[in-house]
Amino acid sequence: MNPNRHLMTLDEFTIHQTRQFKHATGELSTLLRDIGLACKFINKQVNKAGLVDILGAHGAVNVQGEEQMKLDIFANEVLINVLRNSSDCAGIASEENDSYVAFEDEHSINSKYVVMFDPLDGSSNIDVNASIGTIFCIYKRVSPLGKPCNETDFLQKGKNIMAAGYVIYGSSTMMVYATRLGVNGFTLEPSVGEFCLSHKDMKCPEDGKIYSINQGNSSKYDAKLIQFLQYCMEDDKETSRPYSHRYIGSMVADLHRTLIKGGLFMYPADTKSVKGKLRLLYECNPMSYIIEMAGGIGTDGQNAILDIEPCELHQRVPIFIGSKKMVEKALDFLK
Ligand code: AHM
Ligand code: MG
Repeated sequence: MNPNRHLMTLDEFTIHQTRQFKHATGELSTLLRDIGLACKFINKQVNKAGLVDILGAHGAVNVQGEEQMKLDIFANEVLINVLRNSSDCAGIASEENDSYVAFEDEHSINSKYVVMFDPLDGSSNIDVNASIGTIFCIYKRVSPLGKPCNETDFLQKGKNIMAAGYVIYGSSTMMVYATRLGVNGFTLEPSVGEFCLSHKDMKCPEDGKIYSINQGNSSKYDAKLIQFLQYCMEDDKETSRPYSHRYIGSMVADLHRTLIKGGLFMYPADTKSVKGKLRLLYECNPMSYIIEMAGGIGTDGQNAILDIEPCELHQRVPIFIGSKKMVEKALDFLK
């Protein structure tokens, strides 16, 4: 390896950031490294997903005599196992589990942090080789140390998040994570198996030209939202309309594009899903934290997503998120 390399690994970067704080203990860096490790295992399996017909589908037994696992179940188990072994995690809550899991060993009950995640979001896209992702966020627990964590540690407002991020399994695999210090992106360098800093201090463009929504559900949308969608489709050179419509149906992929190119992603409530589809704790909070730390906005149409008081682990909320000016325009129509 070139000793004068300019590459900075995820580990090096988080340790460097930690040194800026006199009282920082490095526990957050350890957790980010552990989540990165779990995602490298997930990435390896996601890359093999196209071989499922050869290797055997969920429930089938492969040539080594091992049972094949559905990818989202595999991703969930890897994250739980890695975090259980981590020295700095008191417990987890996952989109795949009905309840939270408190780690009860001596070390974990004295750990300060809990982690929430959607292990493999957009998994209906696996069959067509489109990008999918892992979404996570880290909170400081509010329950006393020395005992297992409890539900109050997970039912915290998004604004209490200490760090949030996602890993996108796409044409390359990337981890993007945010803290109050900013948002940075790390691309997986497969030859050395390390996430390396590739997108420093990411900012969501203040305005954009792309809107993203499942427009096939229009017949179930509220009249104000329909008016806004008509606004997006109208001709107006001055405001670069009509906007382009892009919708992958994989939140991580749609929001990764929105973060880099600017735009507006929406998953509203409708007459069928009256509270929207996406989960507050595993999808909307972490993504809103990342976008807000990059200068954008995340709202449910009335309130900032990060200000919503959660009342249950699997709570759903409508979401409008992305470039500041585009979200504000949508709010002009919706409020
Ligand atoms: P999942 O957690 O079951 O994968 O569902 C979440 C996904 C998001 O990634 C995406 O934004 C949304 O569902 C797409 O839903 P729809 O197919 O209704 O447009
Ligand atoms: Mg999901």
